[in-house]
Parts: sequence; C-alpha cells; structure tokens
Amino acid sequence: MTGTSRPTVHLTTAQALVRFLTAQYSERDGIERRLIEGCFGIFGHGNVAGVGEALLELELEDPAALPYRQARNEQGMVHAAAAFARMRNRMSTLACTTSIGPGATNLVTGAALATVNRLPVLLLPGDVFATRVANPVLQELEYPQSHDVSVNDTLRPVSRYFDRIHRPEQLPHALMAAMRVLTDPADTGAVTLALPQDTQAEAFDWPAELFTRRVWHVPRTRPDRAAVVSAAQAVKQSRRPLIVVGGGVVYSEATWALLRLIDPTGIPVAQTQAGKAAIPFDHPLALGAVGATGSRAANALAREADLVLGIGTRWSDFTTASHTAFAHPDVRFVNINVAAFDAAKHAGIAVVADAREALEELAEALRGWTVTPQYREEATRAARAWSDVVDAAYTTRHSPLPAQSEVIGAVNEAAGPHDVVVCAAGSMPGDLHKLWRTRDPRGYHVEYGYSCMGYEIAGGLGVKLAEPEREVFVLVGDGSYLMLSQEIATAVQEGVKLVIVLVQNHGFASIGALSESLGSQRFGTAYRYRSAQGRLDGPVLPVDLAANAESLGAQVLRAATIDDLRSALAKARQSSHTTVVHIETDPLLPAPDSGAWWDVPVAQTSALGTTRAARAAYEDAKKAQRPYL
Ligand SMILES: Cc1ncc(C[n+]2csc(CCOP(=O)(O)OP(=O)(O)O)c2C)c(N)n1
Ligand SMILES: [Mg+2]
Repeated sequence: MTGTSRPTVHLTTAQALVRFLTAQYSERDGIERRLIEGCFGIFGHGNVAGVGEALLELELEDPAALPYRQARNEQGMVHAAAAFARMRNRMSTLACTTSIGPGATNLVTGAALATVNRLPVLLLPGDVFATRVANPVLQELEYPQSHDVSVNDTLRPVSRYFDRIHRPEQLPHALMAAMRVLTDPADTGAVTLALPQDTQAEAFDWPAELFTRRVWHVPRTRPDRAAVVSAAQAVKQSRRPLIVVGGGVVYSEATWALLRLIDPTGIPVAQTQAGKAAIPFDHPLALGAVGATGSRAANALAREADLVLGIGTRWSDFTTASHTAFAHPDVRFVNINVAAFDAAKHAGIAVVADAREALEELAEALRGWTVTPQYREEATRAARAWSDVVDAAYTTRHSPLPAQSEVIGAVNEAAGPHDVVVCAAGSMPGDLHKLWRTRDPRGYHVEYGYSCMGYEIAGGLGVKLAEPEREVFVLVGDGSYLMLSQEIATAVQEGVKLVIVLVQNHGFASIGALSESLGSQRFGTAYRYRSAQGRLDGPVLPVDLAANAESLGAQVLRAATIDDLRSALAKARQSSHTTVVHIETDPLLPAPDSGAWWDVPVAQTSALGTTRAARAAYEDAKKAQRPYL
C-alpha cells in the first residue's frame, strides 16, 4: 500500500496514532523526556470504538505506555494538560481525547488558555463521519452552506495547528506537523487533530518507520549579534534601566542567567504574573509584581524608567497598566523573546532569542558597566519597603472575618520552598501577584494569560501529576469552584493529592470591587437570593461548598479563623488524601494598592450618579495613557 516494499504495520488510524505518541520524545540541553506522557479522555460514540479501543489495546500491552485517565469535564482535562506542560517547562504534555459535538466544543476554552499561555497540549476530538454515509450523526451540527464544516472548526482559531484526518494516508504528515508545533517554543499552544469517527476505526498499512523512536530537539535560539550590540548600547546609555521578566524566563530556565546579569550591573527586576517566580522574592533587586496588580516598588521604578527590558513577556495590559505604567517621556524598550511577534512590541529593539541565551550574551556585552550606586540603592530601598507592606498584609488580624491577604500569608508560610501555589481567576491572582513570596521558579503557578475561572482545581491536578513530590496548594474562590470543581473526583480516583484552599466570600469579590470602582454598584456580583424588590440583594445563599467537596470524595477541614487555617494546612500537609480547607473571608477588604490603573471603559452617558462620577475619573486617568512608539 505504501508503493514500496518497505515493511508496514497493519493498524487502525487510532491505533497508529496512539502507538506513534508513545515513541515521541523532546530534548533540550541534552535531556530527553517523553513528549506525550499520557492521555486524558471522556468517551462517547465519537471516540469510544476508535481511540478508545486503541488505548485499551495499549493499556493491556503495557499500562505505562500511554496511561489513560478519566476526566469529568473536557475543559478540565485541557486545563490539567496545560498545567502539566507548564510544570514541565513545556518539554512534556498530555493528550486529550473526546467524543464529537459537545465533548469536542468543551475543549475550546481550554485550547484558548493553552494557546494564550503558549503551552503545548494535544487535542484529539472525535469528528463526524468522513464518509458522511449516515449523516447527520448524533450531535452533528449541520452547516447548510457546506458539509465539510463541523463544530470542531471552532477549535481552529484557538489552535496553533489544526488538522482533520479524513484519510489514514493524511495521518503521518499531520503527526509530524503537530509534534513540530508542540515543541517549537515560539509556535507552541493547542494542537488539534480532529478525528472523524469512521477514519479512527479504519485500518491501513503504515510504514513501520512511523513508529520508530523520534526525538524533537527544542532549540535555544541564539540572538542576532547586531541586536545584542544595540540592546547593550541602549542599556549603557540609560540612567534608569528596568528589567521586566515574563513567563519566557521561567520556561527557558533562565533564572541563573538573569542573576548573572543583574548582580554585577545592578539593574532592578519587576515581574509579570507568569514571570513572578523567575527571581526569589528576597533578592535585593527584586521589586516584585509590576503593573495593575503590582507592588508600589516596581510601579514607582517603572514610572521613571528610561529603558525597559522585557524578557519573555507579551506585554499584557495588566503589565503595562494599560499603557500607563512606563511614564518616562523618552522611555524605550528592548524585548527579548523567542516569538518575533512579541519582540517587536512597543517599537522595541527586538532580540529574537531564547531568554537564557540572550541574557548570557547581554551580560557579556555589559561586562564592566553598572547602574549608579544611587539608583541601585533606590531600588533596594523600594523593595525593602514593599516587603514591609507584605508583612503587614499577612498579619492584619481583620475581624470578624479574616482578610484574604492573611489567607495568602498563612498558605505562604505553610508552603515549603519547592511547593506550588495554583490560581487563575478572581481577586486572588492579583493579591498573589502583589503578596506571594516566591522561592522557586515553578512554585508560583498563576494562570493569568486567560485568567480562566475553573482552571484552579483541574490545573492543580496537572501540576501534581507533573511534579508529584511537591505539595500543591490550590487557591480557589467560590465562583471558580462553582464553575469547575469536578476534577476533585479525578484527583481522588488517581490518588493525586491536592491541598485546596476554598475561599468563600459569597460571590465575586474581584468583579464586585471593579464594578464599584466603575460606578456600577457591585451589580450582579454577589451570590444572593432575589429579594422582594426583584433584585439579587437578598440574604446570602445557603450553598455549602465544604459539603460539596466532601461529596466528591475529598477530606474537608473547615477553618473559621487564621489560626484554624494554619492548623488545617499543617494537617492537610500530613495527609496523603486530597484535602479541601474551607474558609470564609471578608469580600470587601482589598489588598494593598498598586498605585496603578487598568483601562475598563465606563459608560459615557448614564442616569446613574455613580457612573457619571466614575466616567469623570476614567477620562482623567485616560490622559496618562500613551502608545510606546
Ligand atoms: C470563565 C470565566 N468567566 C468569567 C470571568 C470573569 N471573572 C473574573 S473574576 C470573576 C469572579 C470570580 O469569583 P471567585 O472565584 O469567587 O473569586 P473572588 O472574586 O470572589 O475572589 C469573574 C466572573 C472569568 N475570569 N472566567
Ligand atoms: Mg468569591
């Protein structure tokens, strides 16, 4: 069938696919790892007899070949796979198999999250019959203008590679393209191979070499020499340079290279959400978080920086405080990034390279140069002052209900230097960005590229699967919990231990505060009964999330005070079982102010006095916003 006499193997498309995945490896710095370490799935008619049969055969042959794990929600399993990949610095990931229709479209949010955060995940949704002999099949959404469109096409814009395998012959090419994208640091993200259910089951004679061991080298791209010269020149001409580190520094394992640049030169470092743990919190030049959820230390230096070196950051609006954080009239940017797309932002000097390689070459080019002693002193003083603010936030002793900042302090103290905190949405990520004390580059796992409610528990599962020896502390709000907490059952099933701190504040503390600041009076942001006036401002709902967690198989500890929380965390550490620690906090108490702004447009005309006042403040704040050209 291959047109030559080369050896072939007779397998279905699904059998060939899973067998191929078991033979793929990634390699960087000489270290090889399995690229696809397992497969999450939820079966339906669109994959049960194709990919399902193939996984069963494989499991019976060798349970370690591509371990199959059941998830409860397709979105949750993509979150787990993305978190797994992030913990592995993108060198390994997991596959996700689904049925057709709703099972497949449940992947879309997870896929977008993976792609925004540049995390490799391999998605294998089932698809409607390639032959169309029985169409419309159950759950097929027919597109009247064309029969070659299915709901899986919604995965195209959120995938970095998308292919549909209509014919077995197409599979080898698609697999090669898929592996290349998964292992390309600049291109990586969600990769989708849509698998029509009849094609999955169709047998074919595959070239035997399709299944030989294959190693995908993950490059450390070195920077263009002229770009490094320009970047070094810009630094030497600056008086107040500032480094902003993003997730790329963590993925590239560039912490040591960063320290070798800043220790001799004295350039202070501010951190994005993804880059928060790129530097230990107590380094004298670590200013902490920058931007809308930043520290006042970082934001003060950002305001006056004349040169900003962004390393592995995509410059989200949170980082730039919606283009107001960097306010020096002549501020210029240098962008070190593997992705040319990001390196070119803010009219910066583009250094398209791996962060570690570029930092090493830049350190070499800056040898002998330092910032002024006054500037170094100013930075270390600001960092120390912020540390005092954090201490105070950890110990406010707010009553009757504790402050969220005290919860963060207690968890930070309970966590060992290599343990991991996981979070994604609500008021917690911003508070963690400001207040969490980082000690290990992978110890801070806040998903803020997509800030997706529901990532927390599923993500925690992926983190723990990737790094079982680390304790994993999931911080989750009641809103996020209600959106997607079912993967607790998966964690219990797999014996994967999580410590989940469930922060109950009866609604959206984050969006509530935002709403109030924008004049919208916390409308629709609390979980309350509808009152006699027809509004959602009645008593709080009798929802018992601790009981809910218990019903899913978790051990549950209820904490009423911060002291309770401390002992519950100690107990949870001791336990080998997934433990949920439930605590109620005051939703109205904000973390220390960042002094920075975030652009959320306010109605230009309104019958509400609160909105009109907010609009006036908005127009005033907007004056500071500028393009960086
Ligand atoms: C899937 C999703 N839907 C909506 C949002 C917008 N959003 C951001 S935070 C938030 C509320 C989160 O509530 P909770 O988890 O209780 O955290 P809290 O704000 O109370 O800290 C909402 C609705 C989001 N980030 N993700
Ligand atoms: Mg809440």
